[in-house]
This record gives sequence, C-alpha cells and structure tokens, in this order.
Amino acid sequence: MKISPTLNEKLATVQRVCILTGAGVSAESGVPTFRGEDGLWSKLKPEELASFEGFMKNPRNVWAWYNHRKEIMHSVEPNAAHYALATMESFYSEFTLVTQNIDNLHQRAGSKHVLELHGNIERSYCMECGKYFTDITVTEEASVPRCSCGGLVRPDVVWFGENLPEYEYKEAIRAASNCELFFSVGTSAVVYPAAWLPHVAKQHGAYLVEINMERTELSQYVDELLLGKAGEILPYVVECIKKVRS
Ligand code: BV8
Ligand code: ZN
Repeated sequence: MKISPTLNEKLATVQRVCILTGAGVSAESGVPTFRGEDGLWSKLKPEELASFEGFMKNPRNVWAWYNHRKEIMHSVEPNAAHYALATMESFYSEFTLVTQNIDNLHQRAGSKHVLELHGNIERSYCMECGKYFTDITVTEEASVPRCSCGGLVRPDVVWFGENLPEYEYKEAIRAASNCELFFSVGTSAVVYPAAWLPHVAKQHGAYLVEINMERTELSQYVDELLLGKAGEILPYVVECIKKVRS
C-alpha cells in the first residue's frame, strides 16, 4: 500500500482535517451497506423503509426494520477503520468527523467530535411533543411505540426527502470549507446534501482523498484515490502520520 509524497507532506503539515464516512467504514464490522450487489437497497425499497411516507403508511414495518438493524449494530464491534479515525483525531488541532452512518460505531471506537448528518439509531423521538427516547426497543408483538402524550414515536434518523439536522449540517459545511485535507471514506457519494461536502472542500482548496473499494461518482474529482478496504488503508495512514508528526 502506498500514499503519494504530496499526501505524506499534507499529513505532516496541515492543522485542519475533515472526514466524511459512509456505510463502507462499518462494512468490515459486519454492518450491511446500502448499495452494491448485496446492499440493503437491492432487497428492500428505500421509499418504503427510509421515507416519512413509508413510515406513516406502515410504522410497524419500518420499526421492525430499524429494530433489526439495531440488533445487528449491537451485535458488532467497531473495526480498525473506526479506531484509526479515533486515533487520527488526536494529531490535528481541528479534526471534524462527519458521518452518514447511524450505527454509533465511531462513538464506540472513541471518536469524540462526531457530526451525525443522518441521525442515530439509538435515539427516537415523539412526533407530537418532541420528547427524546434512548431506550425504545420494539419487540415483534409490541405495536408501534407511543409517547405518554399519545404521540407516535419514530427513529431519530433522516429519511429521504427530510431535512438534515440544522446544526450538524451547518457545522459540516463550515468544517469542509475550512479544512486543508478532506477524506471521503466508504461512501458511494450519491446521497445529497452530504455528498456535496467533498466538493465544498475541494472548492475551498483542500486536498481531496477518497478511500473506497471501488471508484465512485466522486472519484473523477479527487486528488488521490486509495482503492482498498478502509480497515486496512486508514490504519496505514495513521502509521504514516505517526512517522511524520510525533
Ligand atoms: C434532502 C436513513 C432536502 C438513515 C438515508 C428525489 C426525491 C426526493 C429527494 C431527492 C430526490 N433526488 C435527490 C434527492 C435528495 C435525496 C438524495 O440524495 N437521493 C439520492 C439517492 C439521489 N436526499 C435526501 O432526501 C436527503 N434530504 O435532500 O432534504 C434538503 C436539501 C438540501 C439541504 C437540506 C435538505 C436525506 C438523505 C438521507 C437519507 N437517509 N438513510 C438510515 O436508515 O441509515 S440514506 C442512506 O444512504 C444512509 O443514510 C447512508 O448513510 C446514505 C449514503 O449511503 P453510503 O453511506 O454511501 O452507503 P452505500 O452503501 O451507498 O455505499 C457504501 C460505499 O462503501 C460503497 O461505495 C462501497 O464501495 C464502499 N465500501 C464497501 N465496503 C468497504 C467500502 N469502502 C471501504 N472499505 C470497505 N470495507
Ligand atoms: Zn409526546
């Protein structure tokens, strides 16, 4: 595995780094991705399971799906990619980790400053009074969870057609505009507005690196494409940082 002398130089000298992660960073933990031959969307319909309309039409079905994914996420561990990003954070004065994932694995690996653009599967909220819950588990026989006020409770995730959380999105745009080095890791870069972030970074002069198993929509725009597994490439990048920054 090799990185370019330019990237090595950047790792040594920059102060501000921004990372965008997608489902590919959790793939080696055993969490299924969305696209690609055995991705979730090849078997299930996103409009039915990851949309507000789909939820209102069949809340039990959507809760069953999120519950199933929550069980998977509780049964897996963070992988070397998550740990490498948690280590990387300590080397840079401004390090922003933006994730599209809802699996909580970055936090479990020790990352401190995580911006969750698409929410978190551990949180739910009442659609009437906005009360948050972190202990909702919908068992098969249980009907859809309701709040004490009578309102319907939904997973705290961003569905298609829904706005991203204001603070996280603004903060992610600020970090992408401000950084000197941007990594897009394990994302197919097709879901907007998250997929704008690498372009925002590049437009503001950042060096843009992509880590993925294959080329994506973003690949034609990046300064450096590192093809391979995030769980192998990121630990290697951290080894390079240790050589030039400690
Ligand atoms: C919005 C819920 C307005 C959480 C998700 C028409 C109608 C309506 C909307 C639209 C439309 N056309 C476009 C839109 C906008 C839409 C959109 O972008 N659609 C796309 C599909 C065309 N976006 C929205 O609706 C967003 N909201 O636009 O509101 C607005 C506008 C402006 C400003 C503010 C608001 C809401 C988007 C969020 C949707 N929610 N899921 C959940 O259940 O998880 S989408 C879903 O896709 C997940 O959130 C996921 O995070 C996201 C992105 O997927 P990836 O993470 O990239 O995963 P994927 O499987 O695709 O790729 C994995 C990659 O990893 C692959 O490249 C693979 O090669 C690689 N890989 C695999 N293994 C490894 C690896 N790489 C390295 N190592 C490995 N080991
Ligand atoms: Zn309520």
